[in-house]
Amino acid sequence: MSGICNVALLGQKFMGRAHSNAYLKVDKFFNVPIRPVMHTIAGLDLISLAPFASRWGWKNYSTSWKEVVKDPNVHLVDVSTPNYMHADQALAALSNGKHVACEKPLADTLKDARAMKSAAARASKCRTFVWYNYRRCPAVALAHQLVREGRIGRIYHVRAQYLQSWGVPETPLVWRFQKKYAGSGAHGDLNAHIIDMARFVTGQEIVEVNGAVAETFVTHREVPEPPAKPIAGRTRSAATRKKTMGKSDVDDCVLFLARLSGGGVASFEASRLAIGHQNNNMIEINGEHGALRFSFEDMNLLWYYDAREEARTAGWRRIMCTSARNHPYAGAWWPDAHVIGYEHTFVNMVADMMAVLAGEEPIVPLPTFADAYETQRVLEAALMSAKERSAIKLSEVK
Ligand code: SOE
Repeated sequence: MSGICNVALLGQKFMGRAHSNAYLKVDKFFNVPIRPVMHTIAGLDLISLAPFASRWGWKNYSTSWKEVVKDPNVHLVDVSTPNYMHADQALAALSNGKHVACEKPLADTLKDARAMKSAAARASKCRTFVWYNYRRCPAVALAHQLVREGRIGRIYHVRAQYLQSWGVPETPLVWRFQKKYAGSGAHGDLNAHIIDMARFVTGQEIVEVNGAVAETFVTHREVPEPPAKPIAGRTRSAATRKKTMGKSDVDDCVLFLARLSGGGVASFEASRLAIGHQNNNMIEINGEHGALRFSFEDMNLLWYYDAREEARTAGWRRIMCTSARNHPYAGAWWPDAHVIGYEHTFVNMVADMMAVLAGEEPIVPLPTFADAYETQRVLEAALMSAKERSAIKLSEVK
């Protein structure tokens, strides 16, 4: 791999599009030391695969991911499939000597996540990455830097919430509502992000989980119709379709409390039924010298309270994280104060992945399989706490 990195992307849905866009854009905005080449897209549905490949610029497409991960021309395998497929695909890619970038959560079970972490450790020539993309919002990266510089001092509280509302009863039974595909619901989908964010920004580990509650409010959902098949030249109309209901067996929300390795305490709350919130990935950290606050719904902003300022004028400072010379990633994009959005976090991540593959430092640390495994242990501890109605020490979760 000299100068280029041939990428094979597994999955062509929501994340498939987000990642394709990132590979397509990265070298237009960043001076990457290695340029990703969109080599092969793999997906199950041949009918949509060819147009997807041509729209996004993938050179090849295949319905066999097992063949793709063996292709000697591929350097990096990007696993962007539903959670239950992560382990098989990542393990196959690692055993073929590929670098792997895997969507979050690392896996649907702790057992699979452990196998992935161990395989990554054995494959010493392969680099692993996990798409915890929110680390690469400039405001979150800045929060990480400010904590490291001691700007808020000792951390007392972390308050993390990821609140969405798309899980209303009318939403059909997509894979994210089925344990066999997703592992869990809002927990693995959303708590995974905020656990990673809390660990990343504070630089501390979660050492104990307590008081977890998990609830499934919507237990049955409409089974989505497969694409209509023509019957004798006609398609069945929506009116004549019979509505079938299926079981939603994952949590709609999981809340829990935690203790941090630095002695502070934290609360986590993830819900897909937080009516009024759309994609509110939020964290607030209160320390002895100040506080930081971020919400993805205003992702260009970081709020900073400096408790060392004179009380007369002290207050929350609204930092617009778009200054090319001052804020992580901002210099790659538009002139100062021209804001960025969701898709940029993925492009920023590809830029950092290419830096790491070239032996350079990323702008802020990238999650590896070993790192994401620590997040997975916290997810597991919360499920144990909810089940046993007790405190769980992370040392008990291997
Ligand atoms: C759905 O809840 C979802 O798309 C998550 O799966 C993503 O990880 C998150 O970034 C946005 O919401």
